[in-house]
Amino acid sequence: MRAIAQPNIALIKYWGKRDTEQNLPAVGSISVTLRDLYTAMQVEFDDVLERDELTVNGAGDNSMLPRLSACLDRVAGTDRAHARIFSDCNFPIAAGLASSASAFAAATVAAAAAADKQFTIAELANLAGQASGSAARSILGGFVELSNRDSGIEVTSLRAAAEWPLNVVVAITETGPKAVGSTEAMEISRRTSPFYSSWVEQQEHDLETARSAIADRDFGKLAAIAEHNCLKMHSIMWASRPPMVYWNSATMRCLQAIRKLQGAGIDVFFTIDAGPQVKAVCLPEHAVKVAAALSATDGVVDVMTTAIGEAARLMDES
Ligand code: 2P0
Repeated sequence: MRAIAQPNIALIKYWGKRDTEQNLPAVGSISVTLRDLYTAMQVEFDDVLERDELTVNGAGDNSMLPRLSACLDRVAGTDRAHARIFSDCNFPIAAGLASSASAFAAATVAAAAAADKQFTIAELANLAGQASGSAARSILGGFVELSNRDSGIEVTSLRAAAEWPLNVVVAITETGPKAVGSTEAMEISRRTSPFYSSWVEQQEHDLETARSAIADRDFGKLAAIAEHNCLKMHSIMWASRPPMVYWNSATMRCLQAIRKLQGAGIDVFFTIDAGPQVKAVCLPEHAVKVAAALSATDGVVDVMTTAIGEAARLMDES
């Protein structure tokens, strides 16, 4: 069975865990999926196999296999047959573009279908979220909120993409994998950052502000709270021991370019995840200008413009 999922970028970020065993987040988050970026994941269970096998973009690659095997165990049960897994991804993996979100959302949906299991959205989100917290949000499309519940997590669609068709311009400033993975970085932040507890305390306020901005389609309000929440998350990392700085000089230059666009009356704001890439969220009529400004920024190696995407889903064939 083959499923496709889009990565998502958080406007209100997930940073920190309340339970590392179950991989439960310490805070809720709000994201948008990215329509033109995807991971397609094919899962075939086969009794003749002696171990799980993974092919990534056409080549054997075992780096993600332990996490993928564990994900398949949770979805299909530990008594499942071994699996052939084929993953195809059209954007740089592990560079702060949420490749694990689309990979594990697609793997969860494909494995459930391959094992002939029916799950609710909440069950799929919890299964995907145990593999990678942000993957739970890619189970749904459009603007998605992930909320903590006593029993686990819940995902809700706040708005469909078509109801507020914003664009996201992704500026790639570095294509290599990041130095510290976000799972480890979150734990370092939780243990050592003096700002961590106020981050957790303030998150509900930021979520509420973003929720109402999305409900009212108030771009200025969403811009202000998303930039604030992003910079607050990075300040936690900067103040951790050891400090974690994911930005490079081009990241900073992109922020300056976005401030300049804002000064010229363009509706755009930035967000940055655990990597050096900058995502500029803007109204569709401004996307060409935003992409041109970021392309012209020294150190930017590539720029991609995308609309907001859909939920994880099975693909027709197989
Ligand atoms: C987010 N990030 O909300 C935040 C912002 C990165 C920065 O979710 O440990 O790869 O697998 O649950 O999902 C990246 O975290 O972490 C992430 P795990 P994940 O998008």
